[in-house]
Amino acid sequence: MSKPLVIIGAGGHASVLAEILLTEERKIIAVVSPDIIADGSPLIGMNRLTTDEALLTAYSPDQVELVNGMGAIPGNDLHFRLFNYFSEYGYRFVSVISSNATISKYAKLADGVQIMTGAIVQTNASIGMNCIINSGAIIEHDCCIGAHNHIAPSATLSGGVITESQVHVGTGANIIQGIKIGEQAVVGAGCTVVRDVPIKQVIVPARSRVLR
Ligand code: JB3
Repeated sequence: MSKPLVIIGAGGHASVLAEILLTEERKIIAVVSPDIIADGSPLIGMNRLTTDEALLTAYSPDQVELVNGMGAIPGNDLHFRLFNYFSEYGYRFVSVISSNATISKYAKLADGVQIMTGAIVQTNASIGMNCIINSGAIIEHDCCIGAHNHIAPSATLSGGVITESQVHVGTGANIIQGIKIGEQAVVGAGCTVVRDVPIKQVIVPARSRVLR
């Protein structure tokens, strides 16, 4: 039988995850969030622990499983750090997969992945641990997505794209087939990527020009 869940974070990303989990009738017994829960969140009314240390004393790894509710945005590595922090104490992070995502039966998903509404993961693609494949993103056939990536809403990765660990692909970016994106690189929202991106490089789209 599945264990009750504790969500790390209680902001926008955690709320979207909670909605998926509550639809599946999973039991969420607490959130860990220094900030109060915003009005309109499905997490309203839940037991809130205000520090990460409080979770260690409130629930053991035998009692609960965790959900990584921290979004992953450039300049904030809490999604990565808190996954490692709690994993080292023996907690397990569950995967959250929207029933409205389309996932090939030949795709390989590591532990703790999050595949949000409308995302598509095609044949023989692999998704590394603790990745977020956000709403409407497309991971085409044979892509290999490294651990702790965030592929933001509506980004499209064509066939055989390889990303290393902790890559961020911004909203609506497009990456053509066979491209490699290095560790901790950031592909800015709206970029069209036709060449490999080295480790830690940050790329942004060219600005629109006024023609007349
Ligand atoms: O773009 C999309 C679709 N989603 C974004 C997502 C990927 O990233 C979203 O728009 C946001 O930009 C971001 O979502 P997130 O991480 O939910 O951000 P926010 O809504 O600001 O909520 C942050 C939550 O993390 C709050 O509940 C904070 O209290 C909590 N928090 C901050 N520091 C922490 C810590 N929680 C824990 N457990 N530990 C901390 O150190």
